[in-house]
Amino acid sequence: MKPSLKYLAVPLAVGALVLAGCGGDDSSDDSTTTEPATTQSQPAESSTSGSGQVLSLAADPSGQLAYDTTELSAKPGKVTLDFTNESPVAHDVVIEDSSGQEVAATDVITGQSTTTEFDAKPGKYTFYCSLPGHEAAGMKGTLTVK
Ligand SMILES: [Cu+2]
Repeated sequence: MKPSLKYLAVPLAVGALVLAGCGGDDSSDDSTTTEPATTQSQPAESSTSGSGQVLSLAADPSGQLAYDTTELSAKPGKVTLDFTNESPVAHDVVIEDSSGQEVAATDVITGQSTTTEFDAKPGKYTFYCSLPGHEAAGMKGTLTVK
């Protein structure tokens, strides 16, 4: 039964070559992609001037228990929330981080606008109206910071 070994050896060798060929054929891999590092030069935050972002949020002007959006987004840093309530129903905005910690809150206002600011960190925040029943009626949303 000696000869059979010889025939076995050939297919094995070919198989090894094919495998090696496949492995080294990944030519798309060595195009050393030097992606231009998207370094958006972030303006140095001066703590005094209003260099941060402004988010606008409004309550439904007709008096419905609703904000004009349920989703806000911002970049990390100082955020000023500009809240407008033209309706005759009093509202406010409270912002909480993902652990339920209040990070900002506006005054309760009617027929005017107000602002509050906070230091936004990457993550999810929620905002809602703290007046009784308003959040349950839909005055809430999420703020994504990234
Ligand atoms: Cu409200």
